[in-house]
Amino acid sequence: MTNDCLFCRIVAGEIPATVVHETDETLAFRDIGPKAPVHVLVIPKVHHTDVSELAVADPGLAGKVLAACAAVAAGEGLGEGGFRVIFNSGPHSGQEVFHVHAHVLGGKPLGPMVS
Ligand code: IU
Repeated sequence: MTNDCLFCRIVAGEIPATVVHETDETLAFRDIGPKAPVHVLVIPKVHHTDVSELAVADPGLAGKVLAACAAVAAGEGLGEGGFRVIFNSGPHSGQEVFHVHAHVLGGKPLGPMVS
């Protein structure tokens, strides 16, 4: 837990979020600014800055985050239409919250990836 991290504070219950999936080590909640009909953020409960740092520090946990993404997609009914998982990492990606999070997006045809 870092006191200045928004997502650590969501894990701690200090900031409300609409939780859609939870395990001992991961939490998934709806993005407050959805970019698709389904837009859920999946995070590890412990603080890691971005996917690169997580993958080196705890690859097992990185796998659990991906498994949680798949569980969220299934729970949100995205099995047939499919879905997209995005990890923004670093300045060119536009990452704004520096607690690693996967965006799980779906519920409509998403179009091509960004240029
Ligand atoms: P990014 O990958 O760091 O750019 O994504 C951060 C996301 O966190 C972004 O889509 C915001 O809408 C979202 N978010 C949120 O869900 N709840 C919040 O309180 C804040 C940001 I601040």
